[in-house]
Amino acid sequence: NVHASALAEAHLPDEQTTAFAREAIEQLSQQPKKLSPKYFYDATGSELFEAITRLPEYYPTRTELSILKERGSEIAKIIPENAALVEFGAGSTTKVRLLLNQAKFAAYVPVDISGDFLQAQANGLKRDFPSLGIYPVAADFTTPFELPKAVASMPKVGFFPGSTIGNFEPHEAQAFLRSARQILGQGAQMIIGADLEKEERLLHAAYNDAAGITARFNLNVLVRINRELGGNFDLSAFTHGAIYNHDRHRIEMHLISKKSQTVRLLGTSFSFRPGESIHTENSYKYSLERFAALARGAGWRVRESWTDAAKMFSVHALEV
Ligand code: AVJ
Repeated sequence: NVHASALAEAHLPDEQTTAFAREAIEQLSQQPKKLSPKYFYDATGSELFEAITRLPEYYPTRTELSILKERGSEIAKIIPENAALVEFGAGSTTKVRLLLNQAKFAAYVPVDISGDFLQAQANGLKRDFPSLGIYPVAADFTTPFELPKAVASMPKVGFFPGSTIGNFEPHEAQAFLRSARQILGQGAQMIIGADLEKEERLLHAAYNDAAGITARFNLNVLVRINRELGGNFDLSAFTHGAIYNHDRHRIEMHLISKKSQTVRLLGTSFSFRPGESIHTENSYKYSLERFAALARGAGWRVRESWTDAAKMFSVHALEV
């Protein structure tokens, strides 16, 4: 079995690597070729993303933080006392700390596929919020999961910051919101960040930064394929490109082949034409109206929406 022996040579034939291998081969076999954005985030990719959030051109992170800070007391006002805060995906704790400082939560439930990340996060928060019950759930938050019994009787507040919802196709975003409503149950609320549609020049700059960090972030998926799956992508033969697709309201990230070339991965050959792309990410941008329609379609009502003065980013409070 060619695939199995090639994987063994890569020294990482664990379950996650096998899933990565299967999906990478399947997605690179599609026309147009693609790779899922979830594969950006190994240790290097997570560091590169952190670096992106500090770029002058990349407004989303700092704008969302400023909204959460400035509107903190308004957000706290609509949150019931002693609720459980359920965060979908566990990144840095900066944003959740803002909410925990503003409102009196009884419990925090970070949900993430990576157990290591969850533990590190829980330890740090426990020190600063000693009376907070922390109940990490290791799960893929895009599929149904059970909340810990300890929070069963508490009001639930979902938290999905960072415009991560923008990575989903609109129908997937709606399915996620519907699933979140079911998981959180009766009387739930949700605080969710969504990037706003804006002048193309600003979007283009945010995803094609002058320092080239986004390019390294994008190319990192090929670095991972080479290292973890034994691929032979020539990194110098692909360039990063991000374009705004007006009709579909989304930034698209691509890795574009500079020349005619063939790449081998686990016994399979993938041929590239000059200029042929691997579509690596969509980042959907919503107007306030289109986001509200999306939420309504998933059984939520928008209770309030906050933006910064320049209308770069939005934070929505949803209720069932
Ligand atoms: C983490 C999905 C919100 O879409 O802006 C940043 C990822 N991609 N630069 C985004 C990303 C390129 C980011 N999200």
